[in-house]
Amino acid sequence: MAHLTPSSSTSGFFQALPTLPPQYTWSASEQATGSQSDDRVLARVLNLYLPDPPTPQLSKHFHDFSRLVLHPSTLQHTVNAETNQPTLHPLTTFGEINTTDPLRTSEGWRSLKHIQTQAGIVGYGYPQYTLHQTFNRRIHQFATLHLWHGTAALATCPMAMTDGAAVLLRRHLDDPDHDQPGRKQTLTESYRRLTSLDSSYAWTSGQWMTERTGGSDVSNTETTARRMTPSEIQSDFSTDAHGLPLGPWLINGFKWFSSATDADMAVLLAQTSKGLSAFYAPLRRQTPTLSRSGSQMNGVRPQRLKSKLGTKGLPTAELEIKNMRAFLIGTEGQGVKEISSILNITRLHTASGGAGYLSRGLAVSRAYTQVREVRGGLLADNPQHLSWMATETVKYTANTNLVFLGVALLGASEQGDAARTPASSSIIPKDKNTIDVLLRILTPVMKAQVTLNSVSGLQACMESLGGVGYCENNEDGGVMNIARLFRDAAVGPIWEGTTSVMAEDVLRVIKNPKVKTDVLDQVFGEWTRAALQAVRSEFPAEVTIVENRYAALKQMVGGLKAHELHRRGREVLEHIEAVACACLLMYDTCLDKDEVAMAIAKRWVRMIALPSDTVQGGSLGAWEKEVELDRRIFLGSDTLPSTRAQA
Ligand code: UCC
Ligand code: FAD
Repeated sequence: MAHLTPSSSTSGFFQALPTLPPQYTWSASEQATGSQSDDRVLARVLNLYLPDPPTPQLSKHFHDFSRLVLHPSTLQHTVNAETNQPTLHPLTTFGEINTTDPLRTSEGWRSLKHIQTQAGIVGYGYPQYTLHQTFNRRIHQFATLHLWHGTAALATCPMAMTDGAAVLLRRHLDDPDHDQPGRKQTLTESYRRLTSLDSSYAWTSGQWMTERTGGSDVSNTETTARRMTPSEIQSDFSTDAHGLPLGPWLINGFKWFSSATDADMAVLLAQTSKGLSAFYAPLRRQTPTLSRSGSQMNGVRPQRLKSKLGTKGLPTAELEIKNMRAFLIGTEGQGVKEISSILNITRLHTASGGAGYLSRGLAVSRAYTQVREVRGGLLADNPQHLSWMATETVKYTANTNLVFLGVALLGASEQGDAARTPASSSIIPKDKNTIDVLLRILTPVMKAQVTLNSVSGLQACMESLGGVGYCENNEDGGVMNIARLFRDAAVGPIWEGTTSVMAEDVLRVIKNPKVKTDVLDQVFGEWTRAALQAVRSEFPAEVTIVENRYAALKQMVGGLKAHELHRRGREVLEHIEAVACACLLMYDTCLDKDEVAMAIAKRWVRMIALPSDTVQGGSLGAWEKEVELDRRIFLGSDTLPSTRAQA
């Protein structure tokens, strides 16, 4: 018997804590210290989309921020936000409705918000920081965000909506405002605040779409807006909390989910006589008789905070809206179209979150293999463990490349040639319209696929730590808490549109009856062919596999009727993900012929991009039978619920 001394609570074996290296290490110090970037994928992505070599300012920013996100003083805010959840205080001492400060968030939450504003999580995506004019600003912004996700405890959620709102407002800054006096001044100042790096001046925005009637289909929205009469406007001397004019619309209704309840403003949907319209509203307002600190809620009353699986620090609430003053954004009746400017940005952020959480999860898993022994050897030397986690890393690498392609396209659309690099020349189209359509196709794909893979990947990361992976480890700065990341990641496939809604959105673009051209082939197909051409000599067999997979997608999209295609929409997402990631991984590998990158690309192609029988176009005409079988498999019933109800 090797151990005759019994263990106790204070003696015996105690697992050494794994050490998490920073995700990014500046190459100058890499040479000096021998340490490398722990997240090799991020380092490669930066090489692809930023000037080579990156400017010292940029490298230093990523280097320093990688250390800040793991610093104990930062991590303590994460744990604080996670364990001190927001609270509602709906009534005053004497039972009146609390219109002043009904919501309280934790100190940790507020500190995380300060840190991310100063780190440029939104601001670096915008042109006012002149240092950043000569490269793709969005890569700078989203690489910072990628480093931040694992620590941010979803303080990134309001930032996503803030970024989206800034993009929307920017499009409307020069709209004539004769019928809405003060609008230009208000929107201009809001835009400045949304994109600021100064946390004492910066604002965050909410995005209110979902109602009890439905979040996917918002056509039954019950919140209404009406224009105030001139005498109503003249008799109301309120401004927003900063003295900016309030809008001439009054909004009433109820929103079922609002995550950025502690925001400064919101963009929301409401019905007018011309249909669903988009509105801008500040969250607070004041009358001349109240001091600035005495500002009140702008007709908004949080009714209840949601009790959620994850996103614990995020104050997601149900909101009653009574006479909220607002400005109309864009054309009345075109609210969905207007707010989709926000959606496309927040979906990119959501996909980025999926990659970012998994990056942290894999980092913890990697670190643990260096300290945990099984059967007398380190996990890091166990072939089965390695094979399993290498597969997860392949998926992470593929998906991170997909997210950053989206980010690079956004930057190229906004900045033109200033955002281009020689290294990425074959995968960033030159023409703005092509860039925009490609991004429009890929955004729902990455939102859907990256978030789904993130949940399964984090499940694997938890398992890779054994039982401790399933625990809420908030000790030691909470850096070992993969369970938190898993819970937070699980909302990714739901909010900002579910996976099925993303599938429908892709079809909205590639099967748009108003567009006569074959958008899928002319844009995504063309992009795929260009990328494959660049890698054909290095990957001849893999290129054929990917071409076949693309052909299966084309056959499906071209051959199936609309209702059949809708039913199989998730397969369309998988096809596009498989093809796009294969192209990106092979393309990136060809730049330096890195052996590991090459193995990852080949594995992705063999594992994911290989077409199987199930991806061939469905047998036409058998649709009803397939639906019936789906129903019987899932529901165990031969009849439609509606038929049973009638019987
Ligand atoms: O969940 C939410 C916030 C959570 C917090 C997020 C934080 C993320 C950060 C994470 C960090 C880690 S806010 C709620 C999100 N809700 C949704 O995403 C709604 C999901 N439902 C949809 O997306 C639906 O597809 C709808 C609502 C867009 C469908 O509405 P309609 O009215 O039926 O759509 P239509 O009629 O097809 O489209 C109306 C117009 C069309 O333009 P025109 O008239 O020119 O043909 C469409 O092409 O809107 C256009 N359109 C779009 N344009 C629709 N969707 C888009 C789009 N995505 N991009 C551009
Ligand atoms: P439903 O729309 O009722 O969907 C139910 C099911 O039907 C889903 O599986 C869906 O995929 C499926 N479905 C719907 N339409 C179709 C279709 N056409 N084809 C096939 N299947 C379909 N909303 C906001 O506006 N602002 C916020 O700040 C916000 N924050 C949130 C925070 C959290 C933590 C969560 C969980 C949600 C938040 N939401 C917010 C709401 C979120 O956007 C919605 O929950 C989401 O869009 C889905 O809407 P729903 O809940 O009404 O589900």
